[in-house]
Amino acid sequence: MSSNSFGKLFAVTTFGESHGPAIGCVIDGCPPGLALAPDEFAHDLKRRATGRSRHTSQRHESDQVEILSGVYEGRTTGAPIGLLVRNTDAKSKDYADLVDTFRPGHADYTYLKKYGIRDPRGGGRSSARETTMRVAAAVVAKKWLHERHGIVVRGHLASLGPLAPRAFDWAAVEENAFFWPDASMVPELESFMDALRKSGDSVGARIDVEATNVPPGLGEPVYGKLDAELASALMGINAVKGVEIGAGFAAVAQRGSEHRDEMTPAGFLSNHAGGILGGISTGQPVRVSIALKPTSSIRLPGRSVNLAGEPVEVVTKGRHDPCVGIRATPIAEAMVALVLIDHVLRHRAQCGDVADAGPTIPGNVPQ
Ligand code: EPS
Repeated sequence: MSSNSFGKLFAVTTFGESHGPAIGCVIDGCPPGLALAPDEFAHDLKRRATGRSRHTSQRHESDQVEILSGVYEGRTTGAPIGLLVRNTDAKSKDYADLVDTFRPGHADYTYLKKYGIRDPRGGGRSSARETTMRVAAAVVAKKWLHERHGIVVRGHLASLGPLAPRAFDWAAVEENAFFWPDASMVPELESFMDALRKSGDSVGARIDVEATNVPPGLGEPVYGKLDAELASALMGINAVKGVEIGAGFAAVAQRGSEHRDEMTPAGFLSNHAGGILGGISTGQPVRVSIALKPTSSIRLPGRSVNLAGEPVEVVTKGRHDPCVGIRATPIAEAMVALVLIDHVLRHRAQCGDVADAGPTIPGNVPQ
């Protein structure tokens, strides 16, 4: 199985399966000298973890990160950083019925067709368990981006099935299990999810992510466009079916006079571009959104076929998320942070000695 690595200068390789002994990653190219301790991973891994509320999978993993290499006396050395998380709560018997059949909407079918063999336990490599290591690698990326450039990457749930926030407050986002920016709606979300879980079905979600204090100039304008690499990274998250940069698909109905982000010496007057023009960051907040599909592992019977090609009915057992989007905000943030650190390092490598040219238009002015 190839393509388990991501990034050019800050390169992350992940390994492991959902029900194997452990999952892990190697970060190659992390700048030396960054202070890094094992307990720094806990915050973001907890935000992503299963079992944080009754509305997500009830698998209870400790998600304890072991630093195996690349750190000496609490600082990164520039050597590959090896991170390991042991799997401690896999229940492979829940998957016994899936050995000979395929969950509709799941990767079970395509993995078998491609490799001729698959690990059905917890979905094996196709499981969202793998995203633990993306979030772990991004803890390192986020810290470096913030320390060296003041860059902050943060996200929130922007739709839960048919529900959308009626108010917006960043302060509310980390105060509820849904990463929801409208605190007054949390009881409504709870009842919606309780009814959904009882029904045995699932829903999709939308997540918005922004990165602030991104300097102008990141991105390579032909095949390494910043927006193209963000789209690829975000689309590579399990269950993601759509990515928008800035205005995204709303740009279709806009006029040029509205969409173009006019500039004044005091700053840009709007940010429909999502902070990226010609594949290069403008210095405005980078804004991206993802659409996640409804979880395919649901209790409602669905039609499928078995290995012999006969029609069967599939009912998924086990501990699944009725909405995978509920805990995907840190994963989306992670992919944005990993793309940004890679581009900061790539920009430094090629253009580190380029003299600043022309005016710098303030990016983070209030819109
Ligand atoms: C997942 C199915 C479930 C989730 C898992 C993702 O696995 P299991 O049936 O083994 O409990 O719990 O999520 C995690 C373990 C995690 O850490 O995110 C899937 O099919 O993607």
